[in-house]
Amino acid sequence: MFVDEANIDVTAGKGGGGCISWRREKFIPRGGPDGGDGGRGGNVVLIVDENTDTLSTFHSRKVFKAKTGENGAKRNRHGKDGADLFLKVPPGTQVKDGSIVIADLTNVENKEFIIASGGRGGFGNAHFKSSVRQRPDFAELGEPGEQKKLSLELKLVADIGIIGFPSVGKSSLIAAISSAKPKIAEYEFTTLVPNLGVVKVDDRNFVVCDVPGIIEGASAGKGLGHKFLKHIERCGILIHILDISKALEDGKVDLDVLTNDYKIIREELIKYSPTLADKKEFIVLNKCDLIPESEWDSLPKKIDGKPVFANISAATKTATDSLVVSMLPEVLKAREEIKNQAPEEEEITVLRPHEESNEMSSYTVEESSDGTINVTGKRLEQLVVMTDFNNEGSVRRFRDITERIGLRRALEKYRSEEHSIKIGEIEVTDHL
Ligand SMILES: Nc1nc2c(ncn2[C@@H]2O[C@H](COP(=O)(O)OP(=O)(O)OP(=O)(O)O)[C@@H](O)[C@H]2O)c(=O)[nH]1
Ligand SMILES: [Mg+2]
Repeated sequence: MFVDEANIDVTAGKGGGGCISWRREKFIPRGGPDGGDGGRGGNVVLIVDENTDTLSTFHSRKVFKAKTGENGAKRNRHGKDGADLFLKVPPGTQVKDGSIVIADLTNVENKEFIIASGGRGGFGNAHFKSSVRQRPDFAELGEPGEQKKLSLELKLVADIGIIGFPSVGKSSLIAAISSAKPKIAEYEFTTLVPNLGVVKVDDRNFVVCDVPGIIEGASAGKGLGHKFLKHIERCGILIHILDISKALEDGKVDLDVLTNDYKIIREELIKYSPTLADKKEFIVLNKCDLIPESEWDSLPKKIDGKPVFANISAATKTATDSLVVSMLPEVLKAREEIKNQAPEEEEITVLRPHEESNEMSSYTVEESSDGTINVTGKRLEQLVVMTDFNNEGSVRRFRDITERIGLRRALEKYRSEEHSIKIGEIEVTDHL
């Protein structure tokens, strides 16, 4: 099944908790603090895999969790980091968080992209020892891992897009030149989803993509419409197939019929996307086995200034090998051009959420309509989720910090029964 969209839930691993422990020394029953730090939680990482070309794995499974970090241990032992979870995606996958594209994994080999970061491991009590605090009796909890609902969208990355009216032989051509085994039939719109095929020439490969047939009015939604054209938006080259047998009149080829067909598709392309219409285009006259051989020599070498490969028959594989051999240098040239494209021509902007300051003292206080006081701030929220409020020492540290950054003072006026105070998601009214 061809899947080009998937929605997934990812949760990175929680950090391991810090440990509270005391050194055992001879004659000293309770020595200095030696509780180690927790390990980092695993990240959820997307990895581009050249051998994948669908998002179908995300169709059956949608929830992914990376491993939790291990807790710290006595004798200053760090907990092990949680293993990252790698999810393979095909090249050309775009990742969206809501409407924001957070990653565009096009034409990148083995590229890794962290989509959810693991939580930080909590510090053990050994970490908190200082000249003024000789016996810290608390440790931090592990930070929860990031949790996101993401949508993945695959725009197939093919070198060549094959276009044309229904039944001109697009799928037959892809079957003749590549490893793909698409459905081929007499009726129109046999192809309902794009087919990808890998073409091998010598030791090189390139990818061709056959999309459902386009008809006049496709841009207005006729036939299958033209939404499938998005799959060939990133191709360097188009092969436009014309059915030569349709132009046969009394044993002669009527060139006007061919050019007319050609123009109709061109107009639909231009309406859909001028960028797509601007791509280098080669014309293939298919089904030459259905016209008399005497006509072969009179077929045009160019239509609308575009090079024509005449005398092709996908069904009998006539001249398909030489077509493929001629396409390889064009494909390599097109790839080079795409690579060298100036960055401003990039169609997709990858937006990153505004990086919040990581300072503890950078926070905002807002009152909501129900009287709840919401305090937000990246580092402060992290502190709260990592504070063990059941432990007096932790609560003391929390108070010290909120005092130092002026938060307690800022909240002074809200200290009454009508207000509950939250930092991030956590209610802290009684801890301040
Ligand atoms: N005689 C002959 N028939 C062909 C040739 N190429 C394709 N056909 C036939 O034309 C019909 C349509 O072929 P497809 O390859 O399914 O055409 P398509 O362009 O993919 O069609 P849609 O997917 O419906 O848009 C089938 O019956 C094929 O067998 C050819 O070179 N010669
Ligand atoms: Mg087809």
